[in-house]
Amino acid sequence: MILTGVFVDMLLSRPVFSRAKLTSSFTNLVCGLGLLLMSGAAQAEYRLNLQDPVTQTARDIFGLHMLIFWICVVIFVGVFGVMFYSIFKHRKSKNYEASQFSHSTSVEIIWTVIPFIILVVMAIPATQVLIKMEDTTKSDLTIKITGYQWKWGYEYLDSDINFYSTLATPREQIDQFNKDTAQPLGENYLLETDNMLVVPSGRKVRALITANDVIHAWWVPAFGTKKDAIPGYINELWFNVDEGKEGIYRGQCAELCGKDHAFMPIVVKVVSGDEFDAWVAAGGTFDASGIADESEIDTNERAEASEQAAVDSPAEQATPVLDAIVPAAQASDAEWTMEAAMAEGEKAVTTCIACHGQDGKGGGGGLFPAIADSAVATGPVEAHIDIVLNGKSGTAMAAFGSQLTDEQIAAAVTYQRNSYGNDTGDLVSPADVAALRN
Ligand code: HEC
Ligand SMILES: [Cu+2]
Repeated sequence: MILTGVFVDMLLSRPVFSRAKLTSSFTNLVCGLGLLLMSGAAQAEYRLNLQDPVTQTARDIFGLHMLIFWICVVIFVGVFGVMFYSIFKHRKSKNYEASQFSHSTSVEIIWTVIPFIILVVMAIPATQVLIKMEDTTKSDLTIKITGYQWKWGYEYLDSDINFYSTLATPREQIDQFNKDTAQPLGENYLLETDNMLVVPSGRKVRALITANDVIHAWWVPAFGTKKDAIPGYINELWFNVDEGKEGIYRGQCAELCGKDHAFMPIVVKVVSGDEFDAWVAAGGTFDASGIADESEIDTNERAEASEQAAVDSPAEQATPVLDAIVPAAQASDAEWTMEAAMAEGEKAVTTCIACHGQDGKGGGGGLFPAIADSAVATGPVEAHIDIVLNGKSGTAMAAFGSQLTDEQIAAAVTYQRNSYGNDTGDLVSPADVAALRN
């Protein structure tokens, strides 16, 4: 009963739990301690139950969840109530004499029929919601979502906007094992990206979901959507965010198996229909479309970029927002100096160091080879470009040809050939990369 009391209290006090509330009652304290143990002390706000829904689907799911939860509570109380009552009432010290019957047809019918009815009662609304969730017809726009190791690619099929969305949490926050470089965790630690998916409220957005390499899963809890992204297959989902619920919503790759799914978050910026149209008309940039660019996606890189922009053109407004949407114009070979390539390369290899290590010494207990002194990174340039462009099938080395521009690949290769103690002196140009694309 105490347990049940705790449960009920947890539910009634939803959405609950700021730290200050922890001491407000004994039961809250108990729950709070449990949560503290589970989540570590990093999060500022605890919550129980699902995120606040912002789509009809998510509300339906929330409703189902609560309905079934309460059914479970009633069954729990009923079954344990009878059990504890029976144990207590018929205890040995009362010299209660047990009856000796072994079959009771009527009891057996009752305990078959009642659960059956309960299951049907739960199945009917659940099926209704499932059918609604699968209905992707009459959508207002379609976005293709592709999972990559370890980022998301978004293509707006009704316009030619497309971009990648990569984790923006700085490596120094993640690699806490190095005490010297460790930083305090940001507010949206591991839930922040360089580019956000932008969608309109009040419109039905259909998403086609697939993957390029391994299975991923696109999950935004507040939308009530979660779907596997499977290479070679296209899954569909849809969501229609309520008008008035504009804002930023965060989700994650919910795939369990694999190395870095925890490092490919999803950030969705919901704007009004008009703002969305302006954003599309501006080719997917915020500043040109007049939508406030919330600095939530403020990353080190962004900060650097704006500093740089401010230096380049102090009078102009810095415009680094969604630069990946419109791939930077390819630098002509004249500007492609060793310095520029190395600076660009240091940024480009952030994707690579997850496996090959910040220090280029490899990782995964030998699974990911070192770049330092590697035969490929110090041998012929063509082979180096080739493995980055086309990957190596059957290994975790993915083909980056479709994810990175010629310039980024040239920069990454140049960087690898001249860092970590490698000193080939080779400057690889975007044209070299373009020549090897097929
Ligand atoms: C998911 C892990 C992963 C990521 C991310 C990754 N690699 Fe690799 N890389 C590998 C593995 C595994 C191999 C070994 C392949 C083999 O068996 O030959 C490899 C091999 C290489 C080699 C050849 C090294 C040698 O001596 O054999 C180079 C060069 C290389 N990767 C460059 C890159 C670059 C550049 C990036 C980023 C754009 C990158 N890798 C990102 C896993 C990764
Ligand atoms: Cu994933």
